[in-house]
Amino acid sequence: KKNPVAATADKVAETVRNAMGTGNEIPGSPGPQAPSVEEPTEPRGPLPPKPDQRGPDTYSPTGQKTGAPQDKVAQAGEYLTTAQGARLYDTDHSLKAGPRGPVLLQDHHLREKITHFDHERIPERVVHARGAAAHGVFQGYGTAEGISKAAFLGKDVETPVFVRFSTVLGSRGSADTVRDTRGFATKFYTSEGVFDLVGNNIPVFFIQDAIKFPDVIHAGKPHPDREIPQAQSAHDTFWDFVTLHTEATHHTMWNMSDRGIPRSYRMMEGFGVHTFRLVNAEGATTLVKFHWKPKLGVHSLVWEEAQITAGMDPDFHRRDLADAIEAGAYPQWELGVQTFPDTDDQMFQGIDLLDPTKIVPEELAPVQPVGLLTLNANPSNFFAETEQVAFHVGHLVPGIDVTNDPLLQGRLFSYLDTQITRLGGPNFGQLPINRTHAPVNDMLRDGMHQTAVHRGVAPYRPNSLDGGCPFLAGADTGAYIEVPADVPAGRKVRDAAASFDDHFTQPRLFWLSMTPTEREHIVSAYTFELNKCYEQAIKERALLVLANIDADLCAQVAAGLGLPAPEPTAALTDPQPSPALSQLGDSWPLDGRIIGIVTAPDQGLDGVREVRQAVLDAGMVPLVIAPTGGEVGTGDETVTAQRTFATARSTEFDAILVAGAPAPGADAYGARDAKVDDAVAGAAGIDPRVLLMLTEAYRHGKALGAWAGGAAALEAAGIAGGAPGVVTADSAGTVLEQVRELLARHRAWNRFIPAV
Ligand code: HDD
Repeated sequence: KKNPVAATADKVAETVRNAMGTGNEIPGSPGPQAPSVEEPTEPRGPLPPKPDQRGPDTYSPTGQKTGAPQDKVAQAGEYLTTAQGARLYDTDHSLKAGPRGPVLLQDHHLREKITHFDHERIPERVVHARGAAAHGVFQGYGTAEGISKAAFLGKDVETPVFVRFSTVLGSRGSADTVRDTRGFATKFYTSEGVFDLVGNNIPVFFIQDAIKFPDVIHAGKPHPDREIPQAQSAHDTFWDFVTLHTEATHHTMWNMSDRGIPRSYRMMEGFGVHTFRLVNAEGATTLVKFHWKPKLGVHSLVWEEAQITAGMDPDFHRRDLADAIEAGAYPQWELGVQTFPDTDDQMFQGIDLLDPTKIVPEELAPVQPVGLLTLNANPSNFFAETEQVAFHVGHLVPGIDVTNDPLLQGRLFSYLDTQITRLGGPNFGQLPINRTHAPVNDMLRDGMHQTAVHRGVAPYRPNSLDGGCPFLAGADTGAYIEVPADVPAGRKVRDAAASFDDHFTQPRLFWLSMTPTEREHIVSAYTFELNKCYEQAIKERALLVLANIDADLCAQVAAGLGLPAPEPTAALTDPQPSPALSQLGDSWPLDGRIIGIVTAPDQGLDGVREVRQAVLDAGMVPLVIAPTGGEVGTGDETVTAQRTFATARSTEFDAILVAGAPAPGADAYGARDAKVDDAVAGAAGIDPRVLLMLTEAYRHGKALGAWAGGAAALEAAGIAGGAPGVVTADSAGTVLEQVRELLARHRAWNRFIPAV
């Protein structure tokens, strides 16, 4: 007997066969193809999307038109087709010699489908493989017009952008919340060509010269024999490298600080790292460092939370970015510059501007805002956009130029080189996500995956066959002209300036600028990572490095490693601390913060619906947690649960509100029918997952609030009502009000360190 689903499918197939057999025009099918558009050989407008790949306009769920080019939507039209456009009547059965017979080689659809699938993966990025991205817009303030002629920095000029955030060490499928540097790469599709600002969330780099990049990455990546550990710096080869190359000390210190475990991509600073050279319309130059300042403030996870999240939700940062944009909580950053005179020595107050392991404290050179970045649309297709986007530090526009920083100079070579392998040839600039929005009129021809149909016979210049065009532009017609900066004379050497030798002053500056809470986190991070190393000699060498930063830091880490603290090998300097480096001590907006609401529906839902609405009204995200999913509660008093005690974990929430003290659910101990020992069930008879949630949130410094039966749950978790960051009151409204104030300061650090 035929199964009914298969019978229906057969019927559909038969209808399609009949329709095709008649040769009739099928309603809704695409009309005749428009002639293909060739790339011009004479100056003219930008290349429009190819009509044969054009899809419908796409919108984000909030109704925002996505900024992505329009020719990226493959699924257009009513009927499934082969890659050649032939309509298909069946894609689930291969062509066989009879239903039980062997498959026929002539089945082109089968071979095309499998062959394409076999080649779906491309090599992942050799670094920054794991990432997430979004479209947005950059609006210039016009404040930089005096120092740069770049059109996109002009007042109220709006430029589409695509931003990709990433971790550095992990592979494509690795967890988001690992301790690592984060990439912050921005592609500006300006009217003068693409400008890429390929930065990180840490303002300094591990090495001073690009020639060491393969070495530092080989050391940070998993060990070559077993390929472990994944996406971690807590292993011997990493610490071997950074203790042998003391220029890495400053970046390592940032990695061990809270900056290594951001709460969200939306809450990270970004830095261009190198010093760039800006040039204005008169040709005057200024040296600058680029900064991105997040409107939501800079916030971090705590280490245990980051580790738990890596297992519970490895996509935590990716999800956070996409959810926020989808909800209309568009993340924003202000772009700013620190400016320095373009002097012959390229030093600023004793700091070498060409050394990428050095910052210039903001107190010495304030960050001056030049524009606003808003991310307002999620990509429609991860592969086409996030995976295939290709950034390059050499993508510059008139008004922005590079300096002699030896790290930057090497980067200028690496990006295009690696992308030729990753994206399969030299034509990836034609991919929609990489395509400039400015007119293109180049003489680059042929190569793998060439999609332009170039006209003309003379792709060389000058010529006398294609009208001699194109012309060359000059400064007054928008040419990109390198600043004719003097090259310092000297001998050809493999060497660096003497000023590159100071490896400890700035790590010490960073340490001295931290609050007690942040210092404690740094000590714990060093202790954790070094305790994961097997080699005693590496731990001892790491302590020697720390001794040259600060005796207190060294002594605390040494105690955690069970080793003696060594003496410094050089006299410590006394830099002026930079309060701007600390993340703590201020209040920030709460947009998009996640509030968990624990309920015990059988005890009533007093205030739950109201508080949920109030959280929403405040621009935050309420997630109701109940024993089961679906509609919980009785009678008029019901609410929809988004999480159950089995699916919720404290790490998802920025603060937890407790409306009841739920008894253990039948599924509380793993197996529904398991006999539960009274001692395990907990004296208070409260669901152990709720107790875990509360104790974890408490340990992670999160705000907690309770009303009605909720106070009993806090008490059962051993959390005192009046403890710092813990609010109990009669009304849900009062509790939420106080929790909001606590949350604006991110965490209740005074729970642990009263000085803060
Ligand atoms: Fe790099 C990717 C940032 C030094 C070589 N880098 C890459 C990405 C970011 C950075 C954010 C990911 C871009 C994306 O999302 O597609 N890199 C930096 C920063 C550096 C830095 C801020 C120092 C200040 N990088 C650096 C050096 C070299 C490279 C010194 C080589 C000499 N980086 C690469 C690369 C990557 C890359 C191998 C891998 C994938 C890609 O370029 O397209 O070329």
